Formats: sequence, C-alpha cells, structure tokens
Amino acid sequence: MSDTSTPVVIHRADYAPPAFLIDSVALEFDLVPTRTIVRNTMRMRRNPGAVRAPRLELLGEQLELVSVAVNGAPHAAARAHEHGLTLDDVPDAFELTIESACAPAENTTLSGLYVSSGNFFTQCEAEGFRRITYFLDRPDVMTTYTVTLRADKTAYPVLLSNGNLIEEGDLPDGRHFAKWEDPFKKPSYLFALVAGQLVALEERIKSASGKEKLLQVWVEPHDLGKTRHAMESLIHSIRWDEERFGLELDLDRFMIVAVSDFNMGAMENKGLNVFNTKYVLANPETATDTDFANIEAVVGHEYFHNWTGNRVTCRDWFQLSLKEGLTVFRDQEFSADMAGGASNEAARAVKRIEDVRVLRQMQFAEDSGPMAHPVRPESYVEINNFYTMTVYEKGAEVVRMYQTLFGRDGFRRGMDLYFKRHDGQAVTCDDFRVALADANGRDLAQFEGWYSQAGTPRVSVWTNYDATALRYTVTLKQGYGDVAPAARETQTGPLLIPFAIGLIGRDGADMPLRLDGESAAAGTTRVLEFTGTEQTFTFVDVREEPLPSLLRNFSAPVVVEYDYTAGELAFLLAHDSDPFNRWEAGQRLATRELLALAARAAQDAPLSLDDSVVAAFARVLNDETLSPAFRELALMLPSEAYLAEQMAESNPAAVHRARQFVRKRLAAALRDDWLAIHERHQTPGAYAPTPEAAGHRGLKNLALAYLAELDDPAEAVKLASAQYAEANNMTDRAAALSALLAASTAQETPAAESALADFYRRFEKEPLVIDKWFALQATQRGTAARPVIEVVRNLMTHPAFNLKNPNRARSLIFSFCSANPAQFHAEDGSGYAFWAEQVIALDALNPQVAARLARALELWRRYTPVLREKMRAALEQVAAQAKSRDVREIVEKALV
Ligand code: B3K
Ligand code: ZN
Repeated sequence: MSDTSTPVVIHRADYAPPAFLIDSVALEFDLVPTRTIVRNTMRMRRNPGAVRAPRLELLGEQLELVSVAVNGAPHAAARAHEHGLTLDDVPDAFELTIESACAPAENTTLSGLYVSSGNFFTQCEAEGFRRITYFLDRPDVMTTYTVTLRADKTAYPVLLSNGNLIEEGDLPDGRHFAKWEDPFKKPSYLFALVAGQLVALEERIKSASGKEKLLQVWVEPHDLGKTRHAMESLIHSIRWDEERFGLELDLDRFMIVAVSDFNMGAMENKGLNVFNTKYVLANPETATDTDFANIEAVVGHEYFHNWTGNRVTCRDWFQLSLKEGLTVFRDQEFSADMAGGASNEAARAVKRIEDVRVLRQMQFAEDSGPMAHPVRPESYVEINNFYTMTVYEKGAEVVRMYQTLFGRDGFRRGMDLYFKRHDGQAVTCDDFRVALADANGRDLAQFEGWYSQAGTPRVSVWTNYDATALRYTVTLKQGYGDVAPAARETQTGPLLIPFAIGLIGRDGADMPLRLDGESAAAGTTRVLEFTGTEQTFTFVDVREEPLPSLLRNFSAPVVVEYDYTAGELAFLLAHDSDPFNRWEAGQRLATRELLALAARAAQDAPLSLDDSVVAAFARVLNDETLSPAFRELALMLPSEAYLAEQMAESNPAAVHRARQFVRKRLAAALRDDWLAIHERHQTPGAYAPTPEAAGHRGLKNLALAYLAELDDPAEAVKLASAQYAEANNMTDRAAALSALLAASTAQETPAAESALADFYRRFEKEPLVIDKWFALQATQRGTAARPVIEVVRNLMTHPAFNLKNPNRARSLIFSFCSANPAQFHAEDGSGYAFWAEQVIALDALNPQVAARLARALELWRRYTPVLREKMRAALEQVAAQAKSRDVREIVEKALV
C-alpha cells in the first residue's frame, strides 16, 4: 500500500497476452481472522498464443509465502517480492501448489479478504485477488474454480463461495468445511467467499426453460426483515433479462450477501454477489423511495453482469466500459421498463431525466478536469481510480446510441451476435462495436471515436427558415470546448452523433417531417446522423417557421448550443411532445437566469427575477396532465455544483446566493400552490414504493422544501413537525427533518433540534439510517453564526462516527465536501483544511475511499483566485503526505 516509488503508468498499447494459462484452480482456505492460510493448486501451461517467457511471474500483495511446489516437489527457484512471486525453470505444463498466509482482521482496505462485523468477505475487482493468493490476476486469464472453506463451526456456521455447493461436513476441533465448484470459467476478479453468522431469505423459481433455481439473500440475523424488496428486485431482474434479451440465469443457485463495510455499491462475483447493505436492506421505516429504487437498480445491475461482464468479460481493464457502460445501460432500461413499461413514454422520461442529470452534473465535470479520459482510457496508474462517471455513465450513453441508431430490435440483434461470438471469452470494446455493426449491416468505424476521445462534445446549431420555399435548414457544427491538453490530444475527428430532432408549430404541435430528397413526410421525431464537422439538414414542406426541439430524449452525450429566447424556452416547457426536452427547456431557462443572477451576486449587485419566469414554472407545477414525478423534476433547480461549473470562474458563494434567491422567490410567489400541493399529494394508507406513490411523495416534499424557504417559516415548521411525527415511512420523515433544518436557517427553531435528537434515538440501531442523520447535518445550509464545518467537526467526535466504515465516512465527510459546496468552499479555507486532514487519515486506512475523497478538489483551477490558491495549498499538502498510489495519482494529476 505504501508504495512511494515513482508511479508506474500502465498503457493500453502495451497489452500482451498472458505467457501462461491456468486450466483449473483449487483453493483451500483455513479461515482465521488473524492468519488465514490459503492453499492454491493450479494446473498451468504455457500459452501457445504468447511469446515464450523465461519465467513465470505471479502477482501477489501483502502475502506471506509459506511454500511452493511444482508437480508435488518443493520448488527452490521461487522468489517472493513486494509485487508477487517469480518462478524460474518451470516446465511447459505443470501443477503448481502455493501456500501463503494473509491477515483478514487487519485488512482495512476492504480489498482482498477482510473481516466485517466478525464475518469474512472478499472483494477482488479490480486487483484484490492477488491479496488472497499468488495468481495471474488479470481478467483475460479465465479458469474453473473449486473452493474448499474450513472454519470454526460456531463462529462461522455459513460458508459460501461461487457456483454450486458440492460437499460439506464436520471436521475435528469444532470446525467444519464446505466445498464449492463453479462450472463456468471466470477471471479472478469474480472470485468470492463469505463466511460467518448469516441467515437467508430464500425463494425457488423456475427459469424460462423450466429449470429450478434457488435464490438467496444473506444478511445478519437482525436484518432478515429487510430483505423482501431485494429478493423481489432479483426476481424482476431475472424475468426482465429473459424477456428483453433472451438471457437466462445459468447457475442453479444465485446468492446476494449484504455487508456493512464495503468500498462501493455492490459486486457481481459469479453466483455470489456481495452488496453494500445500503443496496439490500429496506423497509418503509428505514428506507426512502430513492433507496427502494436504488436497490432495484443495483440488484438489477449486478444480476445483468452475469452475462455482460461474467460470461463475456474484459480482455484488460482498459475495456472496463465494455461491461460497465453496457450494464449501466441495461439497468437504466430495466428501471425504465419497471416504472413505465415499454410504451409509457412519460414514466420512462422521468428515469431518463434522472440519469441525464447525474451525467451532466458529474460526468461533464469529470470531462472538464484533470481526470478527463476516454470511455476506453489509454493509461492509468491505479485502475481503481478509473471506475468513473465516464466509464460508467458516458459508457452507458455510448451503448444507448447504438439503440438510438438501430432501434430496440437492431440493438437486440447486435447483442445476440455479441454473445454468439464471444460467450466464454475476454474481449474488447471493439469486439462489441463490430458485433453491433455486423448484426445491422453497418460500418461503424467512425463510432470508435466515442471510445477514444475524451471531453464533452459541443454541437452548435443554426437554423434558417425560407418562407417562400417552405424550407427549413438546420446546420450542426461539432467540436469541443476548453479541455485539458491531454484530453485534446485524443480528439482526432468528427464523431457519429445521432441527433434526434422535432419541429414544433405555432400551435404547439409537432410537424410531420420530410427531409429534402424524401418522397413523403414520416414521423415527427427524426434521428439525424451527424457525421461531419459541419453539416446542414434541410426539411421541406414546412408550412410556417417552426421552433426546433433539439437532441430529443438526449440522444447523444453532448452539449447543445442554440440561441433560444426566454419566450421560446417557456413555449417548449409548455408544449414539447418530447417529455425530456420539456424538462430540458425548463432547465435551460433556469440555468440562464441563475447564471445571470450569480454573476450579479458575485458583484454584490441587487438580484431580481422576471415574473414571466415564475409564471412558466407555475404553469408546469399546476399542469395536472403531467405526472407528479415529472413536475417535481421540472421544479427542481439545477444543482449548485452544476451551476458553479458553468461559470467562467466558479464562485460557490455567489451561486448559492443566486439559487437561494430564486428558491425564495418561487417559494413566496407560489406559496398557495405549494400549500395546496402539499395537501393534495398525501399518500394515506400503507406505504408502497411504487413509482406513482413515490412521485406524489416527491412532489409533496418538494413543496415542503420550498415552503421552508419562506422568510417566515412558521407554516413550514408546523407542517414539517406534523409530518415528522406522523410519517409511516422514511421518505416523509427524512424530508420533514430536512425541511426543519432548512427552516431553522432563517429562524432558529427548537423543532429542528428536537427532531434531530428524536431521529437519532429512534434509529440508533439502524446504521443506514444513522448515515442519513449524519448526511442531513453535513449538507445543511449553515449560517454565519454557525458554519457547517463546526457541526461536521463536532460530529467527527460523535461515538457513532467511524472513519473505517466507508458508508459512515461518506455520510459525513463526503456529504460535506461534495454535496455542500457553499459551506465547503468557505473563503477562510476551513473546508479545504478539513478535506486534507481526512484524505490523509483515510489514505492510511483505505486508499480507494481516500482517492474518491481526493477528487473533491480536482477542479480547483476553475475557481475564483482566492479559493484557487487555498485549494492548491491543500492539494500540495496531500501530495506531500499521501502514500498510496490511489491518492497520489489523483492529486498529482490535479497539480500538473
Ligand atoms: N464491478 C463492481 C465495481 C468494482 C469496483 C472496484 N474498485 C461493481 C459494479 O460496477 O457492478
Ligand atoms: Zn457494474
């Protein structure tokens, strides 16, 4: 971990096939927290497809070598070193047996084998398997695994690994064993074991072809009552993959295990998915609507990896998006289908909007900073730093574009061919693209640019209407804005951009579309294939000057530049038949106003907002033909982080003042509407986490949040206090608490303090709820008299705080540093000093989590000079003290 030598940069261009292959591996574990012995027997042979290597190099980290034998005889020519084990003089084919020891109880990195709440867990992706045993720990080495687990029977009654349980029994001294066999070849990153005191919710189902399957959700005994939703999500996922992609569960048994100490969301180990408790446990009292939806999405995501990732895996880690972009796309489609089915466009749009919000807020930001990289990166120092928004979310957009180009059926044809060609293989993003192209009879060479170019493309649009000829031309020009020099080098030529467009008439209705050269009009949305640097498309028979609806449903991950007037945006917000673009029009309108206000706020000039803007939002709010979920999204202003990023010089304080000004203005101007909405969208009766009910709660709680902005928050405090006390679900209770905290910014209220205390007492034994308690306080508004940094520092000493638990660290530290920009970027630099301390403290415990936190300052160059200099100093302090490769890669790239 404390590797202080010059960082080694790994390049995609250096890929070479493995010199040796492993035909099978048998692992035996003697599980003891302080010293676990692993006996690893591999059948190995030279790879006929590789250059002959003089020696065998196995990777290993933090291991104590006990013995090495080749074909049963001790092997003298074996050298253990910091990064692994080197064996000279090995035959062409042989059996290699290695015994080594590791210390799971001391493993705070949560990579490899570790102990959490007294139970054993593993996390191997990306390079954790080498912390368990010496191995060819790379994804293109696939083999079959047999795993024997031995442990004390009382302390570890449950022993799980991948695949099928083939034998179990008792051993002397109160120990027992279990033997598991995974019939499918897999790379080492998909290996898993779990051992401990766990119980399972079980279901038996029949898969599409009639085979019986055992499904289990394993948790600690006191959490068994919170597993139903995860189980149902799993069953829905299995059905969905059968129906939409014809993909069946290939194992007899599929297990999900929840663990409270976990670096990320979940992990798709073959047949034994390991999950952060946050994405498994839910009941109405402890989980919000968002939690319920996230559980469904993550259970789906990990399950879908069984085909996209596990059956067909990545040749090397540069191809990560092959599995992640594709699987995110699949989970997005799954959630959209679950919410609205294939035909309910409005419900699907809500999911689409939520996904695009995340992409624009986080991925576009990533693309504009020192960590900008293509969907298929060219190099890395620490691969764990490349599980990014670009690889995942932009990667998913890239996959979505195939579907936009070829339609659902064409996409399905491509997927079928991909599996037909590559099942059981470790392949590349190119292989995927070529399968999609071949299945649809297309040449997609130009599309490769989406994998190799970094940065967010910008499409500028000009339109012209010729009233005499009834022709309407749309000229598109593509390029990139300002990006880091390293990103610019990757930008080699125009991309193939599927650009969906509609034309709207004065009556607000879509016009039929006929491009020049076509014999008749067809449809009202057209996907233009924009392939040149600049290209003009001509529509004919256009009876009046239309208003263009551009990039419908966000058909490509680009920024569209077009000079809409405020009036045109209000018109689109009221009429566009494309629900995504209706929302988008509101966002453009709001962003434009907010940025103008932020510029004024930065100069301490007075702020004002035109009544017409308020009226445009009021119309949407009260449009009963729109779903509550859509209205909630439409009335949610762009985030402070997103707005700050749009400024020439990011000024979080000015953005905060501008955004608060607009919130207060909307709160006051629409006070009666908010009150009516809060009353009308109650969801009496038993709680159900359906999208409809969640939509009502979401809109109702947005109303409460706006009411809490009123200068006189008495009414909001009354409503929120009642809602807090009477809530039968966490969504309403947490929203009420959040409103009370917001209201107490304007006027100190005892209701907020007492609700906070009550919340803690009520949920003291529910770690995931206590995470919310920390997060709510870390993201609160704060006042000059009581800046949030003081609250946060105080909470760091709370007995329930624990830096070693990633969920807890994220709930307090990350929430403050990444989700409370106005307070974090305090001019005195207090936020940055705190950040530096925490990155360094985490670096010694858990480099992966530390590196995530380190990224909170990566856009430092874009801030106002005062902030910029303080951020640089904090970064330099971390650069001088951090030891891990993970953190050093982030801060060194930021400082270049
Ligand atoms: N594949 C894992 C992520 C592993 C992250 C390693 N640092 C979860 C997922 O994307 O499904
Ligand atoms: Zn994934």
